[in-house]
Amino acid sequence: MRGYLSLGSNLGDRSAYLIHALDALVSGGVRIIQTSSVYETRPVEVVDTQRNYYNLAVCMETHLSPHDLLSLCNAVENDLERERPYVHSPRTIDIDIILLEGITISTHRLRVPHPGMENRSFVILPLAEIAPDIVLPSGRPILNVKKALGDDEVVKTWKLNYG
Ligand code: PH2
Ligand code: MG
Ligand code: MG
Repeated sequence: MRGYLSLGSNLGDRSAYLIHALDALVSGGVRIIQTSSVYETRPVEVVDTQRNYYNLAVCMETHLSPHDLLSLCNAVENDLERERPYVHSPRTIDIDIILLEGITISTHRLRVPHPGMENRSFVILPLAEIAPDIVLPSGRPILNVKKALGDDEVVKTWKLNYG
């Protein structure tokens, strides 16, 4: 199964948490096919003052089932000292399953495609960099959605030193 993950960090050494998360995903049975640049983005949908996020998108392949992949993502978050004092609290690492090719899931634990993805430039911009040809669940080409969202929340981007 092939798919796309979105990672974000806005606590501590954000670059180090991204790299550690990628390493831990690989150790858990995820093959990383491609990573986007790192996007430093202003926090959105949060009610308090938070640091900027470092966000990136990953194209990956795994033999894990979708729910086992989710368990792995949550285990990696927990291993990297993720705490959840309130919704959208600052985090060392957040790993979200965005798309899984040919798969739709809607359970209490897991919804794929990720329901909020098309409104979030911090998900769409990195994803469009590594998957410019995909059509999103709404039927819109990702490049159209990217254009509509704009890049106001992006502070800067740079290449990730990984792999
Ligand atoms: N994640 C959120 C809420 N807000 N803002 C940015 N810029 N990046 C994120 O990854 C992010 C966010 C909840 O998961
Ligand atoms: Mg998230
Ligand atoms: Mg999450």
